[in-house]
Amino acid sequence: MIDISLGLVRVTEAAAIAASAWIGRGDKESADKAATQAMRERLNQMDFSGKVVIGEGKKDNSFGLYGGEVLGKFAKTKNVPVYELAVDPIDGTRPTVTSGPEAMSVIAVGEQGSLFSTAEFYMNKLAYGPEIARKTELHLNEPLKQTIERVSKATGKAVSKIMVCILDRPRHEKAVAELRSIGVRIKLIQDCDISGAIACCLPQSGIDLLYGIGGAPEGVITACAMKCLRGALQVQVMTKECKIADPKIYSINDLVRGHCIFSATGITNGSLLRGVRFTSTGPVTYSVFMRSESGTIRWITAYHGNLMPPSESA
Ligand code: VTB
Repeated sequence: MIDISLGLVRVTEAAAIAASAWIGRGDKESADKAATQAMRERLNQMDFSGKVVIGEGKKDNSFGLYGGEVLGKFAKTKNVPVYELAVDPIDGTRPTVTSGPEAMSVIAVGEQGSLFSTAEFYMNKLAYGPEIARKTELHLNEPLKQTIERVSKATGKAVSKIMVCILDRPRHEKAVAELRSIGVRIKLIQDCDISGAIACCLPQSGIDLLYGIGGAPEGVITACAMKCLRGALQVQVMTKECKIADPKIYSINDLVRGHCIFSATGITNGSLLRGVRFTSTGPVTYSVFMRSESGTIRWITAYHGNLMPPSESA
């Protein structure tokens, strides 16, 4: 893949900075518009051609970066590779405008023809980290009790020490009751299941599994992140009414074929990234940038001014 790495970090940084102007201000539309525009502007400054295959819009009634939009300086140039983009200018519009946790700006890029896309609304997801993946394979359609037993065996942790992350939604009432009766610990999140899945790959997070129904676009973006992190993900495509739309269980290589790259920048503070901070010399951003080919994970702190603020200089 061409090296557009730093360019992509600049894309999520710009979107996160734009979104951060709307933190706590209660205006989802303006936050989303600002982040989407910033993301589009930055993408259009890059020396490449990229087609949005997973975009904004459908679920959030958003402003552009819809599926089909082609961006980049070479958008109109013939015979250049067209990369596929999965974008989420703000994952967590609600926590952005209510100053809640975990909001971040995200993009994933794959080669031509590599990213799965669906017009459906949701995916049921099961994500876990490389440590568990090396020892066992979990199955989305297996009873939760069995899944948890496998995790307990793979990690050597008692069931009561296992932590499952799940979106706090009425549709998960049954699953949460089941998890409680099994006896695991549960991290109920309000939004942002992309970072919930990534957390499964980071030992310091304490999270072993992400389970449950979340957005379909987020599912494909999560697959890109998990591919870079050598984690595992299984999904099943669901309708808006949470009915099974397609019985097939997809895994990472079905959702993203070939190599991909992933960048995320924090908008508000979260378990993965700190949010945008303003200093006397300009905004400071915290990003993670990952490549599936090498498995490199870069944590990037950027000072967007002329100078580091005096208090933070070495
Ligand atoms: C999740 C969550 C996202 O959408 O995918 C969720 O990770 C699923 O949709 O941050 P519902 O809100 O309808 O449950 C988000 O909250 C983003 O919209």
